[in-house]
Amino acid sequence: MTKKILLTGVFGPFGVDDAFGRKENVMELFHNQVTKAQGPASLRFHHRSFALYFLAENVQTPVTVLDFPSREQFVEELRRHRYDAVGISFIAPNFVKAREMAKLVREIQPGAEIILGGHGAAIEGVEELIPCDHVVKGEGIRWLRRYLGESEDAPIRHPALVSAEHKHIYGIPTPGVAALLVPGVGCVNGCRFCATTHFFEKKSISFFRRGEDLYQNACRISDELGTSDFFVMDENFLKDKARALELLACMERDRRPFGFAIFSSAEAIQSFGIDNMVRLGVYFVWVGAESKRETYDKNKGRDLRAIVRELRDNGISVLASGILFLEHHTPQNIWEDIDYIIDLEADFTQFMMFTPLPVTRLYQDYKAKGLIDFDLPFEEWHGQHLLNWRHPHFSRQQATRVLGEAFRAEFDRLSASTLRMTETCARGYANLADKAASDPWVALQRERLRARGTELRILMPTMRAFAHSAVERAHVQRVAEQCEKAYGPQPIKERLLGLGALGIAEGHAVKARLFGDMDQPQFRQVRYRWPDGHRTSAAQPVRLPMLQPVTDSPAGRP
Ligand code: B12
Ligand code: SF4
Repeated sequence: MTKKILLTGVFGPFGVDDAFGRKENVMELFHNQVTKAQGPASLRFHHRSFALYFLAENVQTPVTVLDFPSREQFVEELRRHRYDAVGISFIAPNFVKAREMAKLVREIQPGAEIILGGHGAAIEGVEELIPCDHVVKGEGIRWLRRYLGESEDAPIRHPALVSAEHKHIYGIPTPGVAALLVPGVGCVNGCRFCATTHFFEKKSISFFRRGEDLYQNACRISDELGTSDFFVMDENFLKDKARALELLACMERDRRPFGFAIFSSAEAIQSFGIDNMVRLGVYFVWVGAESKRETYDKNKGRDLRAIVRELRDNGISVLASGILFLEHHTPQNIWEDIDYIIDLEADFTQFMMFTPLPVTRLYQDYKAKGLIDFDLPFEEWHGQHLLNWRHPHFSRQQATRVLGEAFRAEFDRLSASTLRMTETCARGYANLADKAASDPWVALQRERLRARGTELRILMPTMRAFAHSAVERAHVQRVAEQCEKAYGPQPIKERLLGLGALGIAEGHAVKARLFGDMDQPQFRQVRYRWPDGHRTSAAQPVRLPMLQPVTDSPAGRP
């Protein structure tokens, strides 16, 4: 019997104080955790709920995906179509939303089974807290196939998805599209605080084992979406050195360059080698710096500051992430760590509160010690506002204040991240000149760097006008000179575009002052293999709008 499945993420709006969520928990990666103190210079974009599309694409039954529905849209779908099962994908801070949705399923479609999946499924006793029939902890594709009586081991089909939507800086829509590439889930490193490694039992579960498989998928997705840049969603992409090298070999064999934004640990970066990263087309890397004193194996004995400098010298932008409110932190010594992270001088910095999340070793440890603050509702367990455990040296309010000050200090000392990225491109382009002269493949990648850098340079008048201090204004001047030296004089067309961009930014700033600049992710519904004439077929790529006009909605409203 064919089963009909509804797969859904939790409902919006996000980042507002209501019965289901908190204003501090915005559904935006950089604006929530990275560039949040940078005002109009903050990088804004949304990600789709990738798991839903992976699950839908890899079964053979009719499926509807609801990505970012409102509560009303979810209810409407339940009223309109009968389902055998409703799968809800959620993370811990969205627990209340998932519970509300499960209650709605029981009320409107009592015959449908409820499947809970995603990191929220790791919440202890979730089966008692949320009405459900199945709780899926860990990898979901194999589970869903088994549930449907399909072959678990069939090859994984990678959906063609744009990685980030509705991208803008200073209110200016940013050109270019990167596609999503998910080589697998999980990580073997087992850092004690990390939800991803523990949720997948400290394993790295590959969807594509060989570099050649990754390459073939990248080629198909690149053709379908018309882009050669990829955001690689793998916690430690360079850790599988052989696979990354094979991918590079395939690219060089076919003379087909791609660009990759990746996550990788310092040890994996050093083992793979920065020269190889340049050849592979890595243009952005997210590195866990964590803390100066709490040194994980991945960082032990490594000079992170030198690694960051070398990466940027080679045109690779770096995001360094740090953890605040570790056990040893006190109001007196925490700035040692904040300064350490800022002094890495990465293009981007993430500060996260040390947050024991269900399933992690840290959670088990703190629970045993009675340290976890279970009075704090799950909506607050997102690491950007309140500590969810009783810190010996910080009150809740103190921690919130220090987190804000850390982000602010980073911005004050290092300027806008967009400016730093512009600088990285110019530095890399200049420094790679010699290697490019003797190696045509490096020359090809260097040209891609030039395209990226000259595009960013268009924002220079905006960066100058919006510089928030004398330090930043001087920094803008230095980067403008670096660009001039690296790329030569700016063509008239680009200058005019720069002035146009400034006009948009000024208009946006006025609107943001009047109405706020909250952005809600767009609702999307996709039907797969739908029997009654709707859009069908597993092979159908999900094409997402590439450049959308920036619309401001009053704070808190979708
Ligand atoms: C992309 C991402 C986001 C996107 C979310 C986009 C969206 N539409 O939801 C953005 C950047 C906005 C985001 C924000 C946040 N995120 Co986030 N995010 C991720 C990230 C990096 C990748 C997730 C992903 O797509 N992976 C690829 C897919 C294929 O894997 P997957 O989602 O794990 O899905 C698999 C299984 O989990 C399972 N599965 C998933 N759903 C379902 C459903 C069913 C029915 C079934 C059967 C199976 C199943 O099957 C899938 C295939 O195996 C993960 C870390 C990671 N690498 O996993 C963190 C992660 C999920 N985020 C996390 C957190 C904490 C947050 C924030 C609170 C952080 C913050 N303070 O800003 C916010 C919350 C925003 C909000 N308002 O809800 C935590 C969750 C921890 C937890 N225990 O709940 C993670 C694990 C990071 C971490 N290590 O701490 N995030
Ligand atoms: S290396 Fe990164 S992804 Fe892997 S366990 Fe440590 S923090 Fe998690």
